[in-house]
This record gives sequence, structure tokens and C-alpha cells, in this order.
Amino acid sequence: MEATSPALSRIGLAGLAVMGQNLALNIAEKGFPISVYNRTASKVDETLDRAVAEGQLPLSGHYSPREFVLSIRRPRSVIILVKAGSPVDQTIAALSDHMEPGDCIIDGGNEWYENTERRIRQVAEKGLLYLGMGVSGGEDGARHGPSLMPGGSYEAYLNIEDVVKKVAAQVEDGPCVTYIGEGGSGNFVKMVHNGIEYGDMQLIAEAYDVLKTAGGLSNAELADIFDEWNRGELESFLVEITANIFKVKDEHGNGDLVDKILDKTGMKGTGKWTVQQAAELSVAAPTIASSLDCRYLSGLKEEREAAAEALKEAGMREDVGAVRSGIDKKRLIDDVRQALYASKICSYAQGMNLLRAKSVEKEWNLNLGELARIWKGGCIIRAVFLDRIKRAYLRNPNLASLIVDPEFAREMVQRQAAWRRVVGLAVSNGISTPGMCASLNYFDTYRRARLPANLIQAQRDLFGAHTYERIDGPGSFHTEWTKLAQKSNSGVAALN
Ligand code: NBP
Repeated sequence: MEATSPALSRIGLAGLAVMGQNLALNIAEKGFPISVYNRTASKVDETLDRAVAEGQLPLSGHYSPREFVLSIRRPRSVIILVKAGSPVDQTIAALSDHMEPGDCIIDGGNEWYENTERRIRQVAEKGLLYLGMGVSGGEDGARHGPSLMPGGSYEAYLNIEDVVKKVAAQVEDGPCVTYIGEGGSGNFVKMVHNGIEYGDMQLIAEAYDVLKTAGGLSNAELADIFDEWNRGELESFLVEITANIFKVKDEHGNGDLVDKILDKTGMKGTGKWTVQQAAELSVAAPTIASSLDCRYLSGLKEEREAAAEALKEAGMREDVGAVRSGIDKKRLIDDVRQALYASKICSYAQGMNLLRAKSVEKEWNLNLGELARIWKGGCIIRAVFLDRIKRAYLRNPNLASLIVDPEFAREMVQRQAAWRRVVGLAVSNGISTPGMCASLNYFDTYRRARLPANLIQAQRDLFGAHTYERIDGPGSFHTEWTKLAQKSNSGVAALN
């Protein structure tokens, strides 16, 4: 049952669902003989058939963990691509019995980073090395060049460096892979990548909503606009695929497919983890959080329909027609493009600051510019814009926020009038734009030298004696606010 000669393979891969099958074929196509294994045998046969059909690729199929492990050259590197959680533990248990000290397990799934850290310790007892490697790019990326985020044992990374550098997507400044750092850093970086992806998708959906609802644009017009945007500063995979989505007709009826899709967003958990981690680390990530909230609200389809009805009965009117009649479409399109770009900068600033906070906590020494570079190709958030992020961190590795990088700062200032017009139009017409609003509020909160937090401190001190600091000198102060206020009240009363 082998597609090519049975000499020992350079690497192994266990778990042949969508991602595993495609990554295995990619590795084989780059000239690295690979052994594959899957719990259910039929997927091994499927992969072997594809290896033959896709060019007699050097891939050998195995039906038992032992036979699989022994078919790999030492020190063995075995990639696992099974469902995250206990399937990974079960696969490790099945394989590690046959592995020897110095061999390495590489989990390529969307795993919670602490599970990776636990497994690093667990397999170390047998002398095995471990990597948690984020893989992004979906099916197509896995087959033709993903973005890879390996973290864990550096020695293990060196064992597979030649393979991953060839298998990853290639951009002008190198392959989209780098050693991320120790422990579960590879999984953590992939998790934040997914959180940023949530934000990007939400912001694009809001741009669509404003253009469609307030601007009255048709799907054909939207396709043209997204195509045009994809030739400028917004050039990215998500903008490109969005243009294509607007072009697809419904095969089962009249009209466009996008209009027939139920407005309920699914999710698998990495966005939630990102928001939880942001809260744990006291990092504000409102754009990413609002995109998660929107997914939750989208799930309440029946409740939303009932709410629409209840509020209509209570007198709610939607005057979208009136908005449209007074709108300058050309200007709206240009404003939305600028609002989308500026909102995106804020969202990435949040994701990058979350990564930095975790890096400090865990001493991972993450290189934020290098992370932006390996996201330039292969992955779902790939975009021309990431090169600018890379350069911002090259200019200043200790940049407090992307917002204060001189180039991004200038761009945001240039775009803020359009950004405010779009958010203002949406708010006044009841078109929800939680991502754009969150980004704009993040920007306005971060850039203001003085916030109303003084009042909150006073309230906290009044009801809880939490003390406060003063702007005109050091120290910690407490005031008897109620007593003083009463005194001043009686003073006022006496004056009257
Ligand atoms: P799935 O997440 O759908 O997992 C299916 C695979 O897990 C099959 O090979 C299945 O074997 C195996 N498996 C299960 Br389920 N339970 C098992 C167990 N107890 N022991 C051994 N094997 C078990 O596959 P996927 O969509 O290819 O994703 C793989 C990983 O990559 C996941 O962590 C996913 O989150 C991540 N990821 C996916 C994408 C994507 O676009 N799909 C993108 C990026 C990352 P069986 O055939 O015997 O049932």
C-alpha cells in the first residue's frame, strides 16, 4: 500500500482529516518522503490515492502506530493533526510508546497553549521533545503553503527547520515560518491570530452592512468595490474572498447566494480564548471582543426576530430609505474604505499588545515584527498591511502601540474624519457597527491625555476608601467626601 519506495521517511504525520491530508501532501510535494497514519484506516487509503493522483508523491501509508513510527528516520519528527483536546492526548499515548529519546511530537492543531505546556512536561519524562505549532491557511494553505507558528523545544524546531521552511507560504522576505519561542507560545500566537481574524471579518461585515443598508449598493457593486479595495491599502485575502462571495449566484434559486445564507455565525473557540486572555492580562481588546459578542448575538436569530417585532410594535421605525436618498454614494464608499483601514489598525494594535503582554508574563521574548512577517502569506489574515506592521516594529521594537508609530499615526489622523462620518452615519441610523465603534473608541480613549477616570477614582474613594493619587504631587490620598459635601451643602444653604 505504498505510493513510493519504503525507505525510512524524513517525517511522519498522524491525523488525516482536512488539514493533515493536505499538509502531508504539501510536505511530500516539497520532496520530503513522509509516512502517514490515521485512526480510521480509510483516510490513509484516501491520502495514498491522492499522493498518486497528485504526482506520485513520496508518501507511505501505515495502519498501526508502531509500524508508522518505525517507518520514520531518527530523530523522528511526527506531526499530529487531530481534533484538539483529548484526541491529541490519545494520539500521543498511542505513538509515544514506540518513540525513542530525542524524537519529537509536533501538534499542529488549534490547541489551548497550557495543554501544550502540560504535554511538553509529560513527554519530557520519556526524553521526547515537543512543539505546539499553529497552522493557518485552512485547507488550501495546508496544501500549498500555510503560515506556521512552531513553539516549544528549539532543538525540535531545528530538526524540522528545513521541512517547514519549504512547506510554508513564501513571501518576498522569506518563508512564513519562524521559531516563535518556548512553551505554548506557538499555540498562543495562533490563537491571537484567530482573534485578529475575528476582528477583520467583523469589520468587513460592517463595511458591507453600511454600504448595503445606508448606501443601497447591490451585490454586483459590492463585488466591484471589494475588488478595487483589494488593489490598494486594504489588499488582503479576506477582502479578495469577500469580492468573490458577492459574485456567486444561488444554484438553488434566484438571486445571489450571499443573500440566502442564514445570519448566524459559527465559531470554534479561539476567539473566546483570545478575549479571555486579554481580560486576564488587563489588555484592552475591544474590537476583538465586540466581534466575539456579535457572533454570540448573531446566534440569537429567533430572539432577534422577536425583538425586531416587539420594538416595531413599540413604535421603532427604520428610515433607511430616507438615509439613502440623501447619500453621496461615491463619498460613502471612500469613507467606508478609510474607516475600515483605520479600524483595522486599532484591532491589530490590540492583538499585538496582547501578544506582548503574554510574552512579558511568560518570558517568551516574542518578536512582534517577525510575527507580522510570517502572517504576510499563507494565513487567513494575510495582507499587504502586515508589511507595514513589520516595519513599524523594526523601526521601534518597543513600540507602545501601533497607533503611535509615526506612519500609522499619520494614516489614522488622515482617515479620522471619514471614520467619524461612517460611524456617525451608522449610529444615527441604527446600523450596528460594534467593531468600527470599538476601534474608534479605543483610538479616542488611548490618544487622550486626560480621561474622566478622575471621577471614577473619586467615586471609589468615596464609597470604598480606595484612595486616589493627585496630578500635582506623589502620594496616596483619602478624602471624607460625604462629610465635606454635606458641609459645603450647609454652606450653600447658609448663603441662600
Ligand atoms: P478535525 O479537527 O475535524 O479532526 C479530525 C481528525 O481527528 C481525524 O483524523 C480523526 O480521526 C482524528 N481524531 C479524533 Br476526532 N478523535 C481521535 C482520537 N481519539 N484518536 C485519534 N484521532 C482522533 O480535523 P481538521 O479540521 O483537519 O483539523 C485538525 C486540527 O487543525 C484541529 O485542531 C483544528 O482546529 C486545526 N485547524 C483546522 C483548520 C481548518 O481549516 N480545518 C485550520 C487551522 C487549524 P478519525 O478519522 O479516525 O476520526
